[in-house]
Amino acid sequence: MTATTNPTSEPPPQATTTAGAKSAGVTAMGWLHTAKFLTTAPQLHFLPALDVPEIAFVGRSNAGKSTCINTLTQQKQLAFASKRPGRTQHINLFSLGKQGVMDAVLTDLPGYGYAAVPKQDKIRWQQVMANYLVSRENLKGIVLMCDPRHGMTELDEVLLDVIRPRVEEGLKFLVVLTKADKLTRAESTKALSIAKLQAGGGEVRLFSAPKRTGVEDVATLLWDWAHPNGATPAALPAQVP
Ligand SMILES: Nc1nc2c(ncn2[C@@H]2O[C@H](COP(=O)(O)OP(=O)(O)OP(=O)(O)O)[C@@H](O)[C@H]2O)c(=O)[nH]1
Ligand SMILES: [Mg+2]
Repeated sequence: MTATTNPTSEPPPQATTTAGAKSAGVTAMGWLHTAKFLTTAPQLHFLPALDVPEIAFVGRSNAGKSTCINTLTQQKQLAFASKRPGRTQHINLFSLGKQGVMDAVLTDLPGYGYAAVPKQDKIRWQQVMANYLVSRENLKGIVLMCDPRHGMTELDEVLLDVIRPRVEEGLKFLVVLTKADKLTRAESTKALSIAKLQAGGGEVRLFSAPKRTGVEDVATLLWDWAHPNGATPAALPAQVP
């Protein structure tokens, strides 16, 4: 005799999970679409003090930070993306929140490691960024954008060292492997496992703007970071069909 199940009252676990994840993704994408330019500043002390969670996008120049913000917010030109490295030169803040009530902020930071930048400017920028990452009080999470074709560079490692104490105190941390459309399946799998080792307990996701790989997944993570006590998408009750 085989075990009996009642398919009419209990949907299969996989279907329930998929439906819940889909609805979580939709909620998160709707929230991200509310993004509006808030302010820009050349240094930390020009930024307004805020009491909503802030999520910063960091990484090498040209890694795809601005493109990722535009893709997540479903807005073509919210953040300046460009083929020319070094396009983002200020700390740019974007507010998020439904019905005009700001409940989080995304930060687009200039990239590092661009060879053509004069040495003095590089040093100045590294100090601005380290200062931001160490001192920004409402900083809730960091998204480190990394082009897996280059892997994590020495400067990425320096950044990891800078934020480690805050990550140990609960700062959220996600490595996004960008431009996944440029990788074969085998290369993607390899890049994921290497990054997981390097991320020191942080999350890792593959991402592609043109193919939309990982978009809803990353969106849902950010929503959860910004709403730790609310009815988060991940915490939504399973939908009964
Ligand atoms: N194929 C592909 N290209 C991408 C992707 N994301 C970004 N790019 C391209 O990479 C280049 C750099 O993108 P940006 O978003 O400006 O990079 P950034 O990290 O903001 O660069 P900086 O502001 O210089 O630090 C642009 O030509 C983008 O079109 C992706 O997922 N796939
Ligand atoms: Mg940029």
